[in-house]
Amino acid sequence: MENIYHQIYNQIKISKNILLVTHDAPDGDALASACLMIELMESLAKPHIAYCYDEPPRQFNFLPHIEKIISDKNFNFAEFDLIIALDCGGINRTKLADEISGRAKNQSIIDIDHHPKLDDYADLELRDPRAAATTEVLYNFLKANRIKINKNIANCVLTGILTDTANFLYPSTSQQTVEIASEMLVKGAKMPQIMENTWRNKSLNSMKLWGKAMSRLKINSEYNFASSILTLEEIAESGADEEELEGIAGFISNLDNVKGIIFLREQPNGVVKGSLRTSRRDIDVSLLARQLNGGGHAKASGFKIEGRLEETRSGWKII
Ligand SMILES: [Mn+2]
Repeated sequence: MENIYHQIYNQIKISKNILLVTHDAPDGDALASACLMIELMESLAKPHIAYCYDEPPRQFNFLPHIEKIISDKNFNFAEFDLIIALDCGGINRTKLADEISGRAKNQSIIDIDHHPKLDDYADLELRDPRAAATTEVLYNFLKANRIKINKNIANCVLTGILTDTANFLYPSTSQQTVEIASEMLVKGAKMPQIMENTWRNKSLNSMKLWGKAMSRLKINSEYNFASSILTLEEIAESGADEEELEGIAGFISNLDNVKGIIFLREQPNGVVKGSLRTSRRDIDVSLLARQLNGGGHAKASGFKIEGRLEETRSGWKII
């Protein structure tokens, strides 16, 4: 059988109108993957649209083609003969679940991702949970098909890797990850620019908010698990936006001698968002996330629960 890399490339080549979709609340890897695919679509002169349910955060404005990603669903889904989902662990993260599951016979779905498999919705699936980022999976796809990696593609691949590994901090960073990153530098990727935009972008207020989350850290002695929270009021007061809040959980997970951490924060829609992190080899926090209808990776995962946070004598509770 033809290998999956070639099958996917052939499917792209024979398709006439392509919809690229990445997950809601997009992170660097999601957006870099979409931008990389836009670059490929343009080089193949393929009619396409790139869609993301939420607008890309401003900090990613440096990515090539980012301005072409739309968040308005002002397209006719029936007009696409190929849909490519990028970095979406499950169909729900595309925010096009109804359209995808009710698709016509002539519409194919390709899923390219590095999350553990949640559901089976694609006709062709390129999934590698060992890859540090979806852009690492895309790199393998490009190589297998001998597609030239130009400067734009190199910047996308490296952005996905740096943001999904917190600059090579997370254990998902493999020898291959570092080798790819190094090759991307040779091909013209600008590591300092990526880091300036994705990491050194915190405002004073958001730093103070991070401080609040740190100062509230507690360790549960029964489970040896650390926790912290931020309320909606605190987040609103600080003026920090959603993107500035990302990363707090990753930072807290630098705490030594615990099995893992949980970070809870209230969101404006009456939902509490939970982030789980661990740096221990023998712990898979995605099992807990999935129990709570969430998902993600063994070392970094999350969930959402309706409710709000209330302080009790023994800690915090979601009510
Ligand atoms: Mn990713």
